[in-house]
Amino acid sequence: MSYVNDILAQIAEKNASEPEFIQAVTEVLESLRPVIERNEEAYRRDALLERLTTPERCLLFRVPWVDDQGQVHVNNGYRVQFNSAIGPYKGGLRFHPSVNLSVIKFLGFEQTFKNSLTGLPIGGGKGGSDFDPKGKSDREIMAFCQSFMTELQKYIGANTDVPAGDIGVGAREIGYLYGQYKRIRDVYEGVLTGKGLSYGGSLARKQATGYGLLYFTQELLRCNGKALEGKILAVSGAGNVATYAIEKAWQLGAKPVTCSDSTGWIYDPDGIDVETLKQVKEVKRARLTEYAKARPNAVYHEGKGVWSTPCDVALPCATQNELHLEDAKMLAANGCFAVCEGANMPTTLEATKYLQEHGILFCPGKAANAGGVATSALEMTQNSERLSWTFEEVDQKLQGIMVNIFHNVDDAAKEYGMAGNYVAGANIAGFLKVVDAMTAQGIV
Ligand code: NDP
Ligand code: 2IT
Repeated sequence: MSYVNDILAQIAEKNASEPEFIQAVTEVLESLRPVIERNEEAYRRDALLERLTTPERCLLFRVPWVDDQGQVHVNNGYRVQFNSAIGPYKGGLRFHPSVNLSVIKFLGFEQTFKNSLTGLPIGGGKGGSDFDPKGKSDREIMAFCQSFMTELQKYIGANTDVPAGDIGVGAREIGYLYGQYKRIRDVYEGVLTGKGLSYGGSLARKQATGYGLLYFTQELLRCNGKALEGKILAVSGAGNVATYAIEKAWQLGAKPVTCSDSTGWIYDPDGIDVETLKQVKEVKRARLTEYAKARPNAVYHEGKGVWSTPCDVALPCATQNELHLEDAKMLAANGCFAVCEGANMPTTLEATKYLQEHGILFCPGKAANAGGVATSALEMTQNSERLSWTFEEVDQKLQGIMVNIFHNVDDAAKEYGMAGNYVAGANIAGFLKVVDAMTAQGIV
């Protein structure tokens, strides 16, 4: 059997209860076949794929906290330090009831390749908890964050592991986490990114993932003889990534007409109004039904269905496996010609295959959403320098990084005879740098 087949069989057997992790590894290894076949003997001898798919360290810890009624709750806390070949572990923290080891391992694995693609010196990691922030008071959020950090602080540091936000972890949570880290460790250092501007945060980090996604999409379209200007966009999600993707889409002349949350989705024929969306989600932390109340022409639909909207470009920005085969068929039938992932692994393997086989430009999250972590790395640089750059400086660097990632991905796909296959291009380009660093550092 080929080395890739051996490893895929091993992964499926050893991690049988981790479907998301198996899915992420399958996507990467399947598209790396041509690279691995060229070096099969050396990679096998060095157990390269075994080492690449086994996290350096998985931490699982208890997080006890007290609610406003005096009741004690216990959640699971996770930090998976996946790969430090090219820099300190870097990646977000997710607070959502669906979090388990499979989800954190898939995210940490993806993050390793994404971080490599940014061209910046950051390794891959991810963490979080099955804690549900919805409906909790500020005091409860603070109590949870403090308890979570009391344990996590043992394993992180500005030169070891630098967490950030992800689903359910935004500016408020990062603030509470940072305060507790500083209190226990007594050092003022850039141990988290996505910090507030008054205590070491970077301008443009909040916007970076969404803005970066649009810079990437613009370059993708330009290089395929199309323009973003005038195009209709279907966006899912209504959080950090979706909001700033929608904001930048307008700025670049496109019209985003949808957004969604965990309960339903909005179609707004006038285009999604960014200020109303921010008011509903960032300020009130309410449901999208509030958006519909504020915008008379907007229609709210309960449940799933955002991909049934006719559009030119689709940007899934909510969560994993939110775009299924039936959705891919609807998008194609409705004339959608590009799908760029703002979320991590939002498209199932079957849907990805369908889109690629039907000539739709498909860009995976590890390339298209890398602007967030890239700007986190810029925040780390500013913290080390004890300086703050202007919004324009950071935004310019972000644009350069996203255009660069697109071309590295495009070139890698072409070099291996798979022009236009951006999944393969991203995996190959991300992989080669990590493997080079791992090989140089010996068997560790
Ligand atoms: P947020 O928590 O800010 O927003 C998440 C959005 O997705 C919310 O609107 C939420 O709905 C919705 N959502 C979450 N889970 C589900 C679910 N199971 N079903 C339906 N809708 C859901 O997170 P982010 O915007 O930061 O993250 C979105 C995606 O982007 C994730 O995949 C994340 O990993 C990825 N990402 C984030 C980066 C960042 O810098 N923040 C960087 C790169 C990728 P509701 O409002 O109801 O909670
Ligand atoms: O998935 C991601 O890249 C993030 N959630 C951002 C990670 C980071 O360290 O900024």
